[in-house]
Amino acid sequence: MEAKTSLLDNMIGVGDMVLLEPLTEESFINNLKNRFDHSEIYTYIGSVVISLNPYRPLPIYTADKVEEYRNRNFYELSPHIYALADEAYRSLRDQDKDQCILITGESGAGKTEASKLVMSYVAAVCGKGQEVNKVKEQLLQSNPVLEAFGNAKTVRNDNSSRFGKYMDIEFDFKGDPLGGVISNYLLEKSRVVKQPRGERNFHIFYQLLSGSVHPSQYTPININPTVMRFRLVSQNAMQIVGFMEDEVQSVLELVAAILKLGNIEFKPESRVNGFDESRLFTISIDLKEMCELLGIEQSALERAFSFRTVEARLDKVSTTLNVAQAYYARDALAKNLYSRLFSWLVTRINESIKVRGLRKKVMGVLDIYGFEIFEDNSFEQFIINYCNEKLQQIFIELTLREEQEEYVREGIEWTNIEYFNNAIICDLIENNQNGILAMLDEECLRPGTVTDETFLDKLNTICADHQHFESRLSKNSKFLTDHTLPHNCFRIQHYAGKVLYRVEGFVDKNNDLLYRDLSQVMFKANHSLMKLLFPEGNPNKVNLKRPPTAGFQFRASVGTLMKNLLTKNPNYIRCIKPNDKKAAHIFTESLVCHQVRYLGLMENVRVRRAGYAFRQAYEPCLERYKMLCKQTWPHWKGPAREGVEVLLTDLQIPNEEFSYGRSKIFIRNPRTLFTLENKRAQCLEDLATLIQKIYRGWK
Ligand code: AOV
Ligand code: MG
Repeated sequence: MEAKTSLLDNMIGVGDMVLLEPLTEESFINNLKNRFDHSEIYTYIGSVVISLNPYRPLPIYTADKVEEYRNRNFYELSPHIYALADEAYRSLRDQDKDQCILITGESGAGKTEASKLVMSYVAAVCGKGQEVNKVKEQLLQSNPVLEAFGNAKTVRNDNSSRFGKYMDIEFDFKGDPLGGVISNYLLEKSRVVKQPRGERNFHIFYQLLSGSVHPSQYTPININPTVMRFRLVSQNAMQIVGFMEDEVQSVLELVAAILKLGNIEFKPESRVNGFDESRLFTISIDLKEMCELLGIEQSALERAFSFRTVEARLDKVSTTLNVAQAYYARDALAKNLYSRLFSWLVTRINESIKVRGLRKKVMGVLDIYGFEIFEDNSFEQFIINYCNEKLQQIFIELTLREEQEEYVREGIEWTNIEYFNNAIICDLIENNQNGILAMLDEECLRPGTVTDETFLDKLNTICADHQHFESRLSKNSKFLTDHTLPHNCFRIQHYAGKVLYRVEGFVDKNNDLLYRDLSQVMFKANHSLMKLLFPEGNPNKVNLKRPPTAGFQFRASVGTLMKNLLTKNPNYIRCIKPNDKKAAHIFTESLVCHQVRYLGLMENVRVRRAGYAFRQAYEPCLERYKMLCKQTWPHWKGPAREGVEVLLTDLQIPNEEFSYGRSKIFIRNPRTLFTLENKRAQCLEDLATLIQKIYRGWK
């Protein structure tokens, strides 16, 4: 059998950027475009997969395709996300290495789709059997459930993930899936009460509305066919994942209650002597209906919307709320209800997919919200972009830096490649002492009047004023101040571009406070799920300590995630968005070029090329190819490194194709590897024929 080398033959453009000649930004983009125009959306940089969003269904994810890529070497067939999934799965199964799939790219670039493709590929090729199939179904169906509740239409993406997701899929020693664990990261809950123009609330609201309540009651709704498709999917999916019928019912009651809550309006109650805001008058039947849905005493909720009780150690002080504060409380309640419901869903799914056997290996799939620049960027974008900054950092650390360090370690000559290291931006945001998040926390916890403006003043003083200090220059040079800066804004030079953040709401969103009066009413609800969601409302367990801020929690969970990822073998999918119109067949060069730049893809190719496309430790290399040379076959007695030298000399492979490292052989060009593989395949075939002949001779 002849090993296929489709990476080189019959190929549109060049399948692996490492082989691009000459290598310039122009040729790089042209190659992507050429391939994209021929429906080849995947291209490699060594083992990294670049994926261009086709914005149309392609016939490349069929069962036949799965079979084609199954158990094949990464470079054997034309580039495909399945090749990466196969490689990751096989090293997990055969080499016992935990894997992680890191999917990055800006909003709408195709990360979520890519993560689902990886999951479905792995599900298709790993073990079969009734139990295993059930596990697979549950893992796969967790996606539509979480998408229904955690995704929404934005300007950038009709199905935009508004939360970060990391899923560990756990396998036994045979490579059969046992279950998994999902971690979720900060849901953009402000969307529940307010959506930017042209955007929508979370899908589930529309799914619910398209089924029952009249749509005009909440936000303007324009139900399109994709949303209709979600409707049945998410409910069925919940059942497959393992939700009981009454649980599904409870969840939908909560979603409906949030819709009702959003309709509640407040007016100051008129008194004899004019307006007195001490007692609020709510108009609308929604309050009543909401209370019925959740088993809440209506008068208790009305009271909680009218007064706020502040408890100190011994004292209880009650103040009245004005109309604005009542609306604020209403929205805080809606956001909290929804985000807690979302976290509960994740916990509940985790309970269903929890591993019950002995787990052996893990494959982590990371799908976060992509880098975002809107006209108006707030705390949410700040958090999302920080998360992307951290992932870029991992990519740089592992692919670029590690690669260079390996050459040094192996004693191989190396020319340094300059690349932009975004560690300084991460530091600007997360530094414990004077990072932006730390300053925000400090401001939130400070006694006295704290506003978004006082926070901004603090930022400007600390970040901007220190710019002239040598040691901090680089970091703070990413905090941009100039006279073009609009009022109430700060600007950060992110790896993916400059973003202007409006400071309004930062303090509030970071504090994320819910008046205790409200949580107590929620806890008292005659509704089992509600009780679970508001444990702090339990009057017997009053905790006067402030809960950690949203920023603090996020930073901590991202830190844990990064540590976790670093213990695994990374596989990268770099998603690129070809145009801003969500349209098929359009390749906007300037847009792609921008992404190629900030993703550091050119540096990535250069590092790969300056070096060597392949490397392998001497022992396995000799073991694999020793049959190709009389001196090394069947046994080589000396050191493996010398054996490899003898082998390669005998095969007359040009010297410049190799470098001998301390423990590994470095192969410059994939072609050389194909030559070796082809020779080996030929040799095996000859051997098989020979054995057959001998066998026939015996008969
Ligand atoms: P994202 O996850 O990167 O954005 P998605 O994976 O949701 O982006 O992709 C956006 C849309 O592009 C999908 O809904 C599909 O319509 C289309 N698409 C993406 N990949 C493919 C593919 N391989 N084949 C066909 N269509 C595709 V965000 O979550 O907004 O950061 O936050
Ligand atoms: Mg997504």
